[in-house]
Amino acid sequence: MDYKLIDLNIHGDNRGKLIALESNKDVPFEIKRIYWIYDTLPNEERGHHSHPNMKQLVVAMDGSCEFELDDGYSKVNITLNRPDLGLYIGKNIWRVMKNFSYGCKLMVLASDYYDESEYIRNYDKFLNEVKNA
Ligand code: T46
Repeated sequence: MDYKLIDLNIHGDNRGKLIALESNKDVPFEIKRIYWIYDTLPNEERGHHSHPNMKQLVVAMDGSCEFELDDGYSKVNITLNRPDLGLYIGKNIWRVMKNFSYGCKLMVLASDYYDESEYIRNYDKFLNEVKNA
């Protein structure tokens, strides 16, 4: 499955910590968009879609949440709970985000501009896409 957890490089000193992310260096693609997700209640799920062309890197800036990733053949569950841990998600991966802690803040870096027509929001269509990829 095309995903990986990336330990982000921390620049720390006695004042605190700083993390910087650069395209094609710390993040394995050219960053075209940044968005963040916050105020999601613990009983809510997000996602339930895949992207045939887009790659993303997700960081839990505060709090925690769980990502269920599915490439059509197997599934993994990943907990994001540190601002120095990035979850890279490649193309054609169905994602479900759940178990948000109160106050969870997710920052997402994306390899492309927002385009709703690029989303696959139907699971059977996703499986079809994966088999024909
Ligand atoms: C993803 C996961 C991790 C925009 O107008 N522009 C944007 O750049 C985005 C990302 C969303 N939107 C609008 C579209 C919907 O009306 O914001 C609304 C909520 O989006 P969505 O239901 O797709 O949110 P999530 O949390 O289910 O999924 C998001 C990303 O959309 C998706 O690409 O991989 O986070």
